[in-house]
Formats: sequence, structure tokens, C-alpha cells
Amino acid sequence: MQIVKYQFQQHGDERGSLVALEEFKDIPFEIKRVYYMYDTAKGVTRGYHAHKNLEQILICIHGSCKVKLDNGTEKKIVYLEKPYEGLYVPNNMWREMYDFSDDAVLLVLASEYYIEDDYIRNYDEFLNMLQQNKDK
Ligand code: T46
Repeated sequence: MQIVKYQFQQHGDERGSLVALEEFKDIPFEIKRVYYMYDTAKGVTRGYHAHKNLEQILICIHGSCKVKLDNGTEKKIVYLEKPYEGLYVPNNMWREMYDFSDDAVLLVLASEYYIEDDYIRNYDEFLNMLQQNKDK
């Protein structure tokens, strides 16, 4: 499994740093939604689902966290701790986010609006869907 981590351009000067993200330029899709999670309780794992039709970029803009990606055959763990790094998460990818630092803010840029039907929350269902896609 290839992990795609974007390194965004940092505009830094004596005042500090700034990152600007433009759809189709820095981000490979139209950004239809932005959300972020913070104040994550100790020991919590979020996610435990895949999406049928959603691309996302995860940026830990403050603090750190880990993301486990699972494409049904391979699993990889990615550590996010830099506000100028974005992890690309394609559709049909199981994800779990955990080990959030107390100060972690995980920002997500999404290619689609929020659609509950797009979630696959059962791991066996996820594997079945991958198999069905293969059989097509
Ligand atoms: C994902 C990972 C990385 C909304 O109302 N609108 C939204 O756009 C989102 C993302 C969530 N919600 C509501 C639905 C739930 O009542 O916020 C609540 C928490 O969402 P959820 O339990 O899905 O959060 P996570 O952290 O498990 O997953 C989220 C995204 O939902 C998911 O698409 O890929 O972050």
C-alpha cells in the first residue's frame, strides 16, 4: 500500500509560518467540506469505518496523532505531527485515528458533503465490498 503524504509549502518569515491550500492545486480534489476534531479524550480511537466515495486529506495542525490505514490486505500506521503535512485517504480505505496528544487538532479536507450512507462501519461488510469490487 502506498502512503501519500503531501508536504505543503510553508510561507515563513520572522512573524511565523503560514500554509495556504487551494483545491486542485495543493489538494487533488474539490474541497466540499472541512471539519476538525479536538479535545479528544485520552485513549480514544475514532474512525473505525471506510467510505465508498470520499477522498480526504488529514492534517494534524496542532499536536499529534496516529492514523491506521487498512485497504483490506495491508495495514499501515502513519504518524501525523506537522501542520504542513497532509495524509491522503482515498475511498475504500478503513481508517482509525488514535494516540491523540492532549493538544491535537486534526483538520480534515473532504471531497464530498457529509453523507451517512457513504460510511461502511462494519469491517466484514468492508471486506465484502472490496471482494465485490474485485469480482466486477
Ligand atoms: C473520517 C474520519 C477521518 C457531521 O455532522 N458532519 C460531518 O461532516 C462529520 C465528519 C461528522 N458529523 C457528525 C456525525 C457524528 O454525530 O459528527 C459526529 C462525529 O462523527 P464520526 O463519529 O463519524 O467521527 P469520526 O472521527 O469517527 O470520523 C470522522 C469522519 O466522520 C470520517 O468521515 O474519515 O473522521
